[in-house]
Amino acid sequence: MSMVLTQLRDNIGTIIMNNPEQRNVLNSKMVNDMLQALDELAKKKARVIVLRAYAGAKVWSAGHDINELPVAGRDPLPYDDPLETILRSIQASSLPVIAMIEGGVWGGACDLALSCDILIGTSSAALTMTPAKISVPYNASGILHFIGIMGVNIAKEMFFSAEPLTAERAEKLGILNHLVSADELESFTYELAGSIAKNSPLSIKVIKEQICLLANAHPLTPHTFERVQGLRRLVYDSKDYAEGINAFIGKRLPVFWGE
Ligand code: YXS
Repeated sequence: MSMVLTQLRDNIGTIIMNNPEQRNVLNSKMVNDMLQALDELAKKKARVIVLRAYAGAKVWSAGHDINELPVAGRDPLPYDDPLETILRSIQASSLPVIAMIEGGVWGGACDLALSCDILIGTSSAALTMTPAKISVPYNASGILHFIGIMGVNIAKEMFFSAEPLTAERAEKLGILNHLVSADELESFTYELAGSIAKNSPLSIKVIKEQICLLANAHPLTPHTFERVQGLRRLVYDSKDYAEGINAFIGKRLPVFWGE
């Protein structure tokens, strides 16, 4: 059974993450179902996509499935990782994607929300970046994505503290496009989606790709790339990496040694 529900009305496609038991974790099944839904809605000529959780969700998505993180010694976020795949697909989609956020957003799900083109949330839409909580190094494309959207200082605070960035602060910082009340979230989102759906899809497609290309135009020398990879290996080869995952699975607080 699919972990997502899809709807199409007035050229507005909706993808509903629908796995309440596991708080919409972005495991391979959820991601495959999301990719399929994106593809189907594009084929059915949707003009804009709304990505949301099931109604009343306290958690929009709990992020990467920790049970699917590899054992120590292997890159936890390789290019073909399900989370990385859905991030690239949303960013590369020719359709504008609106993240309609009700409930907490955790770890890689923050990157998913930020990969959408417009973010609309309620006061429950806190964003919590968790790599340091489970000793994961994150990765270059993700870190650049955060820096590009919120600047270095806020990105550092999110990654270092693993504390929630409240929806109010996210809106003040321009990370959330709109902060609305829970009872107007749906109508506000679909009204904006409707105004987008009325505009030229070709022009929007071309402008979205230009913005993506220009925003991601970072010259990275081979030396810089290799240094980044070496730094990340220090973490995912570490005892702390295994401890972070085992602590989550064992439902206990991790004890980090810094090695
Ligand atoms: O014990 P059962 O089988 O009922 O399953 C529980 C949780 O284990 C499961 N679950 C998860 N399983 C795998 N990976 C997850 N990320 C994950 N999150 C939750 O869902 C069932 C219900 O969870 P429970 O009882 O904790 O729900 P709650 O409502 O009390 O609390 C909701 C959360 C989201 C506050 C809590 O589940 C939580 O703190 N989850 C972990 C959030 C997190 O750290 N996500 C980051 C994952 S790692 C990641 O995204 C990247 C690799 S990185 O870290 O680099 O950004």
